Amino acid sequence: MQTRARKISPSLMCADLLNLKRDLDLFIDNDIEYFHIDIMDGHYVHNFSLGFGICQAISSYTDTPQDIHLMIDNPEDFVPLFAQIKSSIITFHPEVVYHPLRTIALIKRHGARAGIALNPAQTIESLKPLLPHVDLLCVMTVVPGFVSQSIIPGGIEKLRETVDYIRSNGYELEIEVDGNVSWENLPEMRDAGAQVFVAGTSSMFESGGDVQSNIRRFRSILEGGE
Ligand code: S6P
Ligand code: MG
Repeated sequence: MQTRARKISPSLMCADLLNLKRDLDLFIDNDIEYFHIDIMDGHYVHNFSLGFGICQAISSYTDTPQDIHLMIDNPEDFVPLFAQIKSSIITFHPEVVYHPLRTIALIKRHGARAGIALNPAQTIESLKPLLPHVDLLCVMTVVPGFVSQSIIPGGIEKLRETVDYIRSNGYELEIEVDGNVSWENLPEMRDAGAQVFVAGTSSMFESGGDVQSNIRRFRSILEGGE
């Protein structure tokens, strides 16, 4: 698989689950970089989505890395479980644990790459002590919990400032954007400097859309088109 500067991470909770294998095959044939798997507990966020079973099933079918987004309390209780998924990135929300550095170390000790999420209500400066230790920063441009939300006011600007902060301080990590990565917002998110794009209902899985043509359209925008 070629290494691209900008990566697509389709949010599988937005997929047509009755036809998941059909879409997985399209993504695999098109060298999609990650699968974004939202895990919710009904407590940290008031919703449920996918679970470990689907991660396992996908992992037995393809080596495509899974970008596992834990929107749960006590994430450390579940790190050993999700780290069984080969070549995974495990992202958690650092405000839910007392000692996020320990959670990051735990993820790495179990052989996964570690990510942290930046909520709309947080500033990147508040996560500064964690940044040298993580492989991925997930910049949330919606409040976590639900698909099909509108981007928070000033979301693109915040993304741009966050990317500038990360780059000017020399942190080596991938910057992901998650939330309303729509056809309209995508060019600006690309220009703001994001590298991993979570593609959900407002683009890749738009209602009535065709996933194969949407992969092409998404890729062409990431390569500089509009
Ligand atoms: C939200 C979740 C996201 C969504 C994604 C959906 O809690 O973390 O990953 O699945 O944002 O995409 P869209 O285009 O419906 O916002
Ligand atoms: Mg997510």
